[in-house]
Amino acid sequence: PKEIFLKDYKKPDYLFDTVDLEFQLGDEKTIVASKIGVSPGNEVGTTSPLALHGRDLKLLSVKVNGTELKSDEYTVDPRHLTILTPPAGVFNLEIVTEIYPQLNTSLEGLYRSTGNFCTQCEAEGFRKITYFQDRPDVMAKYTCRIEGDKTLYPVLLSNGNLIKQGDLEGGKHYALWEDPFKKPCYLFALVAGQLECREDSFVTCSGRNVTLRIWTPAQDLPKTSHAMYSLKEAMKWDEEVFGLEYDLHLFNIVVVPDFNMGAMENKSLNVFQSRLVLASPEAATDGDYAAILGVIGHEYFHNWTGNRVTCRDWFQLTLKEGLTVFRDQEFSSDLGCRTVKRIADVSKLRSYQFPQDAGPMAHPIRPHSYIKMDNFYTVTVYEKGAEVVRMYKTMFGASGFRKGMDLYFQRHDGQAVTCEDFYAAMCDANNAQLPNFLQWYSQAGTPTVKVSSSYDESSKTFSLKFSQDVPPTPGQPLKEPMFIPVAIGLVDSTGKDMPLTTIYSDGMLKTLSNDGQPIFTTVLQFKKKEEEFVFNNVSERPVPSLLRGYSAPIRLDSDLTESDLYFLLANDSDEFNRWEAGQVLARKLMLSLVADFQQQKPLALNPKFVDGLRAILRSTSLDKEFIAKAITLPGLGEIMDMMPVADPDAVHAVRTFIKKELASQLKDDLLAAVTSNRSSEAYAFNHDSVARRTLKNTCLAYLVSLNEPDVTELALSEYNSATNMTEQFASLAALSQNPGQVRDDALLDFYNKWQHDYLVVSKWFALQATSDIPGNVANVQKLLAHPAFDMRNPNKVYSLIGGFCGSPVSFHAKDGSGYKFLGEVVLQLDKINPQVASRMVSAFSRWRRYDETRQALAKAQLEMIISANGLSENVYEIASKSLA
Ligand code: B3K
Ligand code: ZN
Repeated sequence: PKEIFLKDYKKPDYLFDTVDLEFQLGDEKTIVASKIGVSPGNEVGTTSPLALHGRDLKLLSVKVNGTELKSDEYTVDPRHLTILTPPAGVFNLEIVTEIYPQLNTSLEGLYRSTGNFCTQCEAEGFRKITYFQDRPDVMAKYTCRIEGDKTLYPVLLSNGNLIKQGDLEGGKHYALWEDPFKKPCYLFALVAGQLECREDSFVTCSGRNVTLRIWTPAQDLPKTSHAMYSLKEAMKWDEEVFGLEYDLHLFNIVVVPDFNMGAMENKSLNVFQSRLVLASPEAATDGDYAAILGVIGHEYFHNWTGNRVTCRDWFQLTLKEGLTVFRDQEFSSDLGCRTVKRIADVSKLRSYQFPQDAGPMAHPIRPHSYIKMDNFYTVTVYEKGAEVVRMYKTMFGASGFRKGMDLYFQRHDGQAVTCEDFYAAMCDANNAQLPNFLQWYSQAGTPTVKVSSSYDESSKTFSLKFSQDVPPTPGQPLKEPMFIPVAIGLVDSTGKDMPLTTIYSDGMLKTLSNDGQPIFTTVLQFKKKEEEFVFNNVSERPVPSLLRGYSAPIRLDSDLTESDLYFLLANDSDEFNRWEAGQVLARKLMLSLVADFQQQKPLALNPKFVDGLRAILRSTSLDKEFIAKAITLPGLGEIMDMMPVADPDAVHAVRTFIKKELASQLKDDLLAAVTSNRSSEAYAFNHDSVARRTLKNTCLAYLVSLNEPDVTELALSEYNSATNMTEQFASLAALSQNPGQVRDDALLDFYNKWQHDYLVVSKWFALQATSDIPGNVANVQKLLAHPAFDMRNPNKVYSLIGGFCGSPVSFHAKDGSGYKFLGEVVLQLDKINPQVASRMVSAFSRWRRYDETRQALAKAQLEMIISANGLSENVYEIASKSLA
């Protein structure tokens, strides 16, 4: 397999200005005819060969300026069609290929999902449709004519505007689409089949009327109302917050059950996997509703950040993804609760991105190389990328960030650009320089920042000494200091924020409150290996509230004492940092109990911790969802990540111990929270109702962990009386913590109720897959043979196999049975769908973190995988890098 490097980027020799596609859809084969207007890619012109990408294509003919090429005028290999001596200047290229979408299980290119035709071209799937320069800096105007049987494929969709449609002989019909905007081929889409739509409309800020359509099989139409609501909210939000208006008269969303990713932002024809569109109160949880809102927003926001301004090459992926994730996070924050959303995003970063950044697959948000681009649609590119974008906003404020965005669009609309272009727009719009900031794009690894503080009574100064350390990562043994914005406040002994007036840094005295207004949070620009900041006029020793709102994606190691942390948990005006103080305490507690457990000492819970959580649980002023988050312990992965040798059994035992101990000591408060947060109102997805349900469900799970008859009864009655999936599923999940008849009966009952709904059945798979009950590997093995399971459907694979690998206890079973299970599944999957297989094999990548026995067992599976015949490049890349 060939590795591709960012440093080797070259502009294309040939440009494609227009692309006219014609599809003849058929059950046996589909014929694709493309007509491309080609022009030279540089001033001088060129006569070098024109190499086009292609995979799994049967070439029927190739013409240049209307003349069929002779066999010695071009070459074909399994990956390319090369025109050996193209004419100088502008010319027409016509290519006809034959493809077999019904056999395409990779779900990349043109494929069938439940009978309908559908495409997925990002990153490099267009080359499975026709020979093309499949790279994002080749941007063209497209037309697309689709022809097919009218009964089988009544709906024919592509990008842009519908220009013509009509009937043809033999029961066929056609549609002609034209997209007025230049686009790279990864944004091309085609959908054909039996679909119905929910239609609505949106009037943009300049008065343009936009027709909105969400397409699904007829029976699912009632489940599209939340998605339609989300789309309209997103359109409005982007106008209000960024001044960005939709640019066509039609916006389509199509729902397909079989899809590799969550969704795809094809110009005016977004394609979504069902889970991220379809929802009803009975069958979808609050979590599903929130995910739909976020992802509908995300794909819509791509219309500007991704489509109008796209990436020069795939290394720049974070330019569109980091930015668009940041935008969807802000959108969800504005529609819900900012602190709670921030907590959820930071938890995700810590649970998934930190481990990636500390393992063999660690890469900067802009990777330097790849074998398969599909392997770099990662939490690092997306979520850490979003944190990097957030730092600009932290530095420049909302209005400075907006200025930067405006300049970015003013400069680059219609272009394919780089991360430096975004950085330059941000800095230029704010007349600023951010030294060492670009390091975030090129250095991998989570920086650790150490902070120590001291207060000088006589001079009334408070000093913070910072040092930073970016750990070595594959290929990057040595690191440079990074620019780290640290938002900070000082809390006085009564719990109030102190006004911040002046500060010494870089040997200079700076006034903080420039317009005479006191300020309570300031952002320190920490950009060297070591730096000291001294606050003046500090009347008493404060407790510093560091990294407010999590202002940079780092690990913070401060000298705050336990009592400082309890103080912040109770008092910090920055709610995020109240939560964070609780998490730091919980992490310390868990790590110390893990040590006790490993030394076979009896476990005991610090009463101060129980008191701290009790106070939070009893608070009547705090947001209920915040309370739920604040009483939730850090996950197993987060703790294992902090240990020299990860010990899943010990961490699980400790977490279970603390959970039960809290449940028992806080039982009355937890019971009260369950009862007082019941509601007989009809389901609504708004922050207050979601918060109420979240708190109730969190408390119920604590209680049921006790496995006592009264709480089991309570959960059963909650389960039976639930009128929405959020509460029904939460009580089922609570009950399924404890092995036994009650659990088995509840799981069976739930399946019988919901077997007609494959999305709910996927949840049922996931719940069992992620269970930590003893002997769960065998259960999951059995579920693999369940009639409702299907290896070809990514959503089911992610639920069952992904769920299993993501839950440490069974996957890391000491006898290696979990590893063996995954090893076999990966090989099977790889034959069907390499992208999905490679996502699954990633679960092995951190095998070196475990004890020697586990290491040997996991390594053996990786070696078995890598030596398999016909392995995909996707799986090869992950497996080989994991073993390196
Ligand atoms: N851009 C798509 C991801 C496509 C992944 C291809 N392997 C979804 C998104 O981030 O919006
Ligand atoms: Zn995206």
